[in-house]
Amino acid sequence: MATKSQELYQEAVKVIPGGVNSPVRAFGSIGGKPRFIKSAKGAYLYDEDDNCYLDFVGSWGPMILGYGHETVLNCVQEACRRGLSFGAATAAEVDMAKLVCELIPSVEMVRMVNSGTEAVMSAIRAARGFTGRDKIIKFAGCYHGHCDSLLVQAGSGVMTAGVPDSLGVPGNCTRDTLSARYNDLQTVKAHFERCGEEIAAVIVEPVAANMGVVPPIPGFLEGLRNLCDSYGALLIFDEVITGFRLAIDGAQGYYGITPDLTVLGKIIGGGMPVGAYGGRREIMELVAPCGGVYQAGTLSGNPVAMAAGIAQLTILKEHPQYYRDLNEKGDWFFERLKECVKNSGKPWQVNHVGSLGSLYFTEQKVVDYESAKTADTKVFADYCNYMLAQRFYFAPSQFEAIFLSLAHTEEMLRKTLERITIFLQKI
Ligand code: KE4
Repeated sequence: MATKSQELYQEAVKVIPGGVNSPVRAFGSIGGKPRFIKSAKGAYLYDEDDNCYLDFVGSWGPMILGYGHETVLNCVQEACRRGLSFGAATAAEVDMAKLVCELIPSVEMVRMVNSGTEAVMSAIRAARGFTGRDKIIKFAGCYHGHCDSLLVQAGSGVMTAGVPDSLGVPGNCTRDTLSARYNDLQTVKAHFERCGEEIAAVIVEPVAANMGVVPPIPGFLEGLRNLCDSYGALLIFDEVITGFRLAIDGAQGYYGITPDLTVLGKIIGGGMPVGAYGGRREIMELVAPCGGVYQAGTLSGNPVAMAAGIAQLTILKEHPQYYRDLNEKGDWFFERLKECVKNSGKPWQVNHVGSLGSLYFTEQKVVDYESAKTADTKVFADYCNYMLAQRFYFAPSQFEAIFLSLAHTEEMLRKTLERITIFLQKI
């Protein structure tokens, strides 16, 4: 007897590429098929067959408060009744912009868009417009959404121009994208020494979370700041994941490094489609209609999305202890996960920063994309499918993150560790 998820999947693949609206949701990298989710509450997901899962994806980051927070839902419902969209200036957009500028001091001016991708591509355009330069440095293993110029083969020819990593991306879209190695300042310095006067910006995930979770080694972020200052390039922090997660002022507050531009997404929207980019006033005042860097969007600053984001950010702002609780919870969980792995006699690795973490099936310490790629994705698939069968819902890829939320209780986490321990003993 086919499950409802299986039936829905059969229908979905006829009309949606791969049956999903974002590739990772297809469960392809673990050889599975997607569960079709019907609802969620707190730390739990419920699929169309009424299976209940303890969730560690959190919609890929936005659901830091847990699913279905009543205050957020009420604010969204009130906004809906006033109107779903006007395509005109609204008070909510002013409130959101003031809130972001208050919470993240390096952001003096901010523009709302509809996704992290849109925010990244706009920030890069602003950096190029401000500096009059074309080249961008990114890091192998870091993901910044699907804008053409950043879909370069990870690590391809560290000293040469980027090679497209997707069909449909013309070579000239990536020729100004230079690839460096995360946590390796020498590979960044080499680019600056070779063509520093052509480099508009360095874009980095201040905590990498798209090759699994890879923290910056001491001095890495400071080194990027210093190199950018030495060569007149801008430092862009892609805080789509880390923004409002590690601290109310993101990874830049957590590590004490100030970027020139910040990209935001996920948590800022409270579960609704919101991205944002902002930073130094002199840069952002170049963005249309003030200046010559064009960027626009029909649903940018949508009032319903603003209501969700403002509600979530306000809850986080008004409860600073939530970050202490969440980061302590992360330390507790991932340190015990390390103990579980050690006690199982397996050489696997655990990385984490605050409520973000990864279990890597490799014996190598994971500090960059090369070491992350040594992970055994077959063992990961066995682990992920086993946990799913036990009703624990983890991101279906070795190169994604575990997201903890304020809705995860110690009891939930203990049960999760117990189940992981059973898996580790089985393999
Ligand atoms: P979106 O366009 O998906 O809103 O954001 C792109 C993006 C930008 N920067 C960082 C650091 C990101 O992690 C992302 C998107 N994250 C992925 C998960 N790693 C979203 C999940 C998906 O692609 O379906």
